[in-house]
Amino acid sequence: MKTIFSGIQPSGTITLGNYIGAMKQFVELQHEYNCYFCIVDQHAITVPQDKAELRKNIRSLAALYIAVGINPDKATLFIQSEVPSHAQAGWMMQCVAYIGELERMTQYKDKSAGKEAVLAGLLTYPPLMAADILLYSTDLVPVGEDQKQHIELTRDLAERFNKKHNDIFTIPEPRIPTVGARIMSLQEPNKKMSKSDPNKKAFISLLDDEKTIEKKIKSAVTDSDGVVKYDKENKPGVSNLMSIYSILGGQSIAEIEKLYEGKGYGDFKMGLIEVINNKFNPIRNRYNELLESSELDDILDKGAEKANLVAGKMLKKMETAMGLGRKRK
Ligand code: ATP
Ligand code: LTN
Repeated sequence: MKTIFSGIQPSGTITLGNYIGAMKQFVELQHEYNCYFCIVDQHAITVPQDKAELRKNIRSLAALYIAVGINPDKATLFIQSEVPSHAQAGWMMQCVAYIGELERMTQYKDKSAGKEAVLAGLLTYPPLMAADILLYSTDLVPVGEDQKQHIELTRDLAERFNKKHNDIFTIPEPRIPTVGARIMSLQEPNKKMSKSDPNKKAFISLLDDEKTIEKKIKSAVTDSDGVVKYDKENKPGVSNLMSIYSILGGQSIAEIEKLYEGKGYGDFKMGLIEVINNKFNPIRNRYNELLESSELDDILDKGAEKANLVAGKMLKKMETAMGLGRKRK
């Protein structure tokens, strides 16, 4: 069985973009692969976080993983900071990466743009991500389009390490969905939907209630043309909403165009609201049950135990390959 690893930052509540670009794939893939899904809290602190909020988001993300359909008997779910090998291996990978290649990462450029004080961790984030992936001899990394560059860097670092030290790493491949790899902001449809967007109207969270979802979809930016037609170039707002409708509702773009032929955006948006609610209401109900129970802590404890075992073994191999520590008699 091949191995999958992926991570989501507990930097806010999971959005529709995260669900479509990442989580939905995870649920489908868990049946065919040996899966590790991680709550990457150490990545989240590369930008300032409110402590209480971060703790809340970590638990909330864990509950959401289960609520969307991750089966803890099939996949290993764990919190990054509970498996110290990640930070240790991350440091070693920092000593394999060059500053120049880190400065070229678009996520770094985007998140540091215009900021007066940029944390060093924001720059050295990709070697930690490489460590996350390489510790589990990962074959495939399911992510949204925005993470492709980080996976490419991970491959470069792994190849460099294998050549320079010892051939211990599996070279991972990205797995990017063919549709929905990049869900756009509801307010600025040329920008990706992001859970840390300060404008809350720009995203739909999996935990938004029905009223909020209705308001956000109604205020989503469209155009003055009034025709429900997919045209990413000229009608980015409507096209984005149609992609969401199609993926969540299971209807093709052509079917949606036909369904709303001769109707305006008002009808289309009401239809979309219903599609979103049908999908997210059961997830929210299961989420609320989980948050109240001790089941969640048991799942995370078990997940950390398994991850510590697997990652610890690779960490030892990395240390030996780099000549760290000493040989025990
Ligand atoms: P942040 O705003 O804190 O950077 P984010 O919303 O970009 O968060 P991440 O935790 O960085 O989310 O990403 C989790 C997963 O969701 C990744 O696989 C990422 O590629 C995917 N993803 C994020 N945003 C989108 C989007 N708009 N469309 C599709 N996939 C996305
Ligand atoms: N960088 C990713 C989160 C992340 C990740 C990973 C994804 C951290 N480590 C390992 C896949 C594999 C992001 O910002 N979405």
